[in-house]
Amino acid sequence: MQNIITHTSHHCDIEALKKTIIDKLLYTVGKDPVIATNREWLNATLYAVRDQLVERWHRSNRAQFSQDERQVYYLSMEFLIGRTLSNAMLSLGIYDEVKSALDAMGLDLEELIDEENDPGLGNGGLGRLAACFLDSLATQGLPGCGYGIRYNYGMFRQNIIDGRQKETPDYWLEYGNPWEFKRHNTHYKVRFGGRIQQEGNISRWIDTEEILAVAHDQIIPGYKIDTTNTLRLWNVQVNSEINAARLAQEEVSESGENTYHYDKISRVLYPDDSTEAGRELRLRQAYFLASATIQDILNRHYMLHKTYDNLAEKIAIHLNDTHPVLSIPELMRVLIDDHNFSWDKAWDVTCQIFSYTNHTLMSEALETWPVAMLSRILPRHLQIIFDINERFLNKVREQHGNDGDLLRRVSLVDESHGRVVRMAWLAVVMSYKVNGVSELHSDLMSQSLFADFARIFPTRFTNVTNGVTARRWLALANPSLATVLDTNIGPAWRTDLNQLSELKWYIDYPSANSAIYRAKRANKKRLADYIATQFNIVVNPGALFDVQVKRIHEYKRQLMNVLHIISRYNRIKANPEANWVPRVNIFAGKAASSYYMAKQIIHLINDVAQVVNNDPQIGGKLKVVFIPDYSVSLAQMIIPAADLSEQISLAGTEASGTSNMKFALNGALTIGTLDGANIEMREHVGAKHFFIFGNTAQQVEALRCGGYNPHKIFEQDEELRQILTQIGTGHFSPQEPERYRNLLDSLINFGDHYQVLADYRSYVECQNKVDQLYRHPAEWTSSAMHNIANMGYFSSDRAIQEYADNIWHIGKTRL
Ligand code: 26Q
Repeated sequence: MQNIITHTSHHCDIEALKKTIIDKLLYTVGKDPVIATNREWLNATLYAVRDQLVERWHRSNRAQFSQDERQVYYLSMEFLIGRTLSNAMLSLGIYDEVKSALDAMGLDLEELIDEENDPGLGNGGLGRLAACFLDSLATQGLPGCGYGIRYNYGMFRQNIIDGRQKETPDYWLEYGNPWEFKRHNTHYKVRFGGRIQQEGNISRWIDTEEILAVAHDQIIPGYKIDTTNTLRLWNVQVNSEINAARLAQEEVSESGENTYHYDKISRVLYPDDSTEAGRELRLRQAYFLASATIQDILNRHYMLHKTYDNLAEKIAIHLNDTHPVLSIPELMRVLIDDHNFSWDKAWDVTCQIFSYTNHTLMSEALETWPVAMLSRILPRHLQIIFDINERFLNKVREQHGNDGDLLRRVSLVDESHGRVVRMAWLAVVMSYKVNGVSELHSDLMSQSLFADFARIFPTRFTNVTNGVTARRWLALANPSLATVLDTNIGPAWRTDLNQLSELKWYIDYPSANSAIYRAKRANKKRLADYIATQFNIVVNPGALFDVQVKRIHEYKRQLMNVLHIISRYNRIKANPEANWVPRVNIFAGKAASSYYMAKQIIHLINDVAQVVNNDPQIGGKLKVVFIPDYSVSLAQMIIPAADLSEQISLAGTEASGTSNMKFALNGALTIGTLDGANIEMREHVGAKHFFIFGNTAQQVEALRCGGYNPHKIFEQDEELRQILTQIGTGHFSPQEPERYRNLLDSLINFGDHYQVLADYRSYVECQNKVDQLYRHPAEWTSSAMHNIANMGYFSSDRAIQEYADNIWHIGKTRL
C-alpha cells in the first residue's frame, strides 16, 4: 500500500539499511534480535532513520549560525506533533527502502509504525497548528525554532465506560522517547516567589525559589530538503542540586504553607478548561516556559553577537495565543535588571520583537491572572506589567483624551472582576502585529474584542488564515488518494498544494472520478475494519460516513448533530421500508475533565448509539459510533474515511477550525455554518459543492440582542419537541430517565446559549439535501473533487509564507 509514497529515493541501499537497523537494535536498544519485541524493533528503526536526519540537522544549524539571518522563535504551551517515524521516512524519501529492509527481516513496517506512541502534548487545534507550522517552516527552508514544555504526561487517555468518559494519565514516556536529545548542558534557573527590594529606581528580585529547566530537542525534518529545525521542550531537572535541596525541604515542612512541589511544574498538560482548581500550577508552567526560553534565546544571541544591541533586528518571537505571554515581561526584566537597559530602551526593543496570534473571542476562554497570585509568584513581573500599563494608559490619554470609560476598558488590569491582569491586552499592547486565524475571526476580533485597540493601533491587526500540512494530512494519512493524485496531476502537490487545482481538468473524466471513489471506499473499509475489531460494531463501508471529530464543546454543537441523528432514527422507525440513504455517524473527541455539559454530551451520544445500533428495525440504515481517545494518529485514519465533515459551530465562535481543511483535502464534503474558515473554504470550493445552513454571525448577534426565545421554537417545532421529550423522559436512558434533565434545561429553559434550537431546522433540511446528492455517487464524487482541487490555499505552507513575509520578516537559509 505504501509503495507510492516515495518518488525520489535517497541513496540508501537496502542491505546497508538492514545492517544499520540490526546494529541499532544490538548496540543502542541493547537487545538480541532473536527475542526483540516489535517495540524494540521500532526503536531500532527510529534510531536508524534519525541518524540520517541528524546529519542534515547539523548542517542546518551550522548554516543558520554562520549566516546569522533573522530567525523566528515560535512559543507554544502545546505541540501536537503526532507520530514521528513515518513522517521522518517520508521527509527523507526512504519509506520504501525501510519497508523493504524490514520485510527482508520478516518485519512489517506498518505494524511497527502503529507501535509508536503518539505524544499528546496538546489539547487540540492550537497545538496541532503549531506542529503543522513547524513542518512548513522546515519544508520551506525558513529559520525557526519551536519552544514548549516536555510534559511527562500529555493529554489524558479517554476511556468510555458505560457510556461515560473516564480519564487515565497518559504516561507517553513509558518506553522512552528515541526521538529526543536531552541537552544536559543546556539548563537555566527559573525563579519564583520572593520579594522586591527597591533601591531608588532599581528593583531587585530577591529571596526567590529556584528550579532548573533542562532542554530536550527534537528534530523537525523538512520534506525533501536539507533544512531541519528544532523543537526544544523544557522539563524540570529533578536531579539537579538545587531541586534536590528544594524537594528535601518540602518533605520536612509540615505547614503546607509556602511549599511547592517543584518537580510538578512540567509533569502534566492542562486540559483546556477554565476551572479554578490548579490554576496556580498553570501559571508556574507558563512562566517556566517563558523564562527558560527567553534565557535560551538571549544566550544564543549573545554567543553570536557579543551584544544585545541588535536584538530586535535578529529575532522575532511569536506567541501562540496568550499562554506564553509572560515572556514579554520576562524579556523586559532580563534587559532591565540583568543587562542594564533603561526602561525606555527595553520597552522599545521588546515592542519590536513580539507578535501574537489570537485563537478565541469567547470571553470565558480569555486568560486572566489574579493580581494577588501574580504578586505572590512573580512580584517583579507584576511590577513591570503595572509599569507597562501606566505608560500605555498615559499614551492613550495623550492621544485620545481623558476618557475614563476608554481607559478602564483598555487597562491591562481589570478592576471589575476582582483585580485580574488581562493577558490578551498585555499581548496586544506589546506586540507589533496581532493576527486572527480566519478572515471572519480577524474581522470580528478588531470589531469586538479588540475594537478599542484597533482604534489606538490602526495598523497592528491583521489576518493569517490557518492551514494544514499536506505531507501528514494527505501523503501519510491517505496513500490511496495520494496515488490517484500522482497518476493524474503528478507529485508536486506535496510542496505546492496549489497544484491540486490541476485536478479540475479530470473532474468529468469517469476514470478519474471512479479512481477517487475507490480510494475513498478503501479508506472507509480501513476504518470499518478498525471499528469492527475494536468495538465489535459492524458498519457498512457503502453507507454515508458522517463524521464529527474534535474537542467536545457546547459551542461546537455536537448536540445538534445528535438531535439530527435522533430525528433520522424516528423517521426510519416511522417508515422502515422507505429507501433510506444508510448512514454511519462517527464521533470522537475529549471533554475537559471538569466540563460537566461536555461529558453529558458524550454520554448522550453513547446512549443514543446503544439504542440505535441495537434496534432490529434500523438494521444497517443508521449506526452511531463514538471512537474513544481521539488523537493525531486516529485522525489520520478517520479523516480520510469521511464522506461528510461536520463543521457546525455557532457562527462567530469557531475561530478557524483546521480539521475542516483536512476533511475537504481528503475528499469529504462539508456540512457547516458560516463560521471560521468554513467561509473562505466555501469561496474557494464554490457554493454548489458546500452544504451551508444556519444563521450568520450577524444574525446570531441580532438574536442575542433581540431576546432569543428557544422555548418558542420548542413549542412550535413538533418533531424537535418529540426528540427533546424523548431525551428528557429517558427514551435513551431508561435506567435513569432524569439523566439529561440539565442538558435539556440548558437548551429549553436557560437560554440555549449556543442557539442549537435556532439552527436545528435548517440543519435537518440541509442534511436531507446531503442524502439527495449521496444517491448519485458520480455527482457526489465530482463535488468531492471540486473540494480537493480547491484546497491549495489551505496549506500551512501558504500560511507560514504569509507569517514569514508580513509578520516575522524572515527569509530562507541557504544550504
Ligand atoms: C487555558 C488556560 C488554562 C488551561 C488551558 C487553557 C487552554 C488550552 C488550550 C485554552 C485554549 C486551548 C486551545 C485552544 C484551541 O485549540 N483553539 C483552536 O485553535 C485553532 C487553531 O487556530 C482554531 O482553528 C480553532 O478554531 C480554535 O478553537
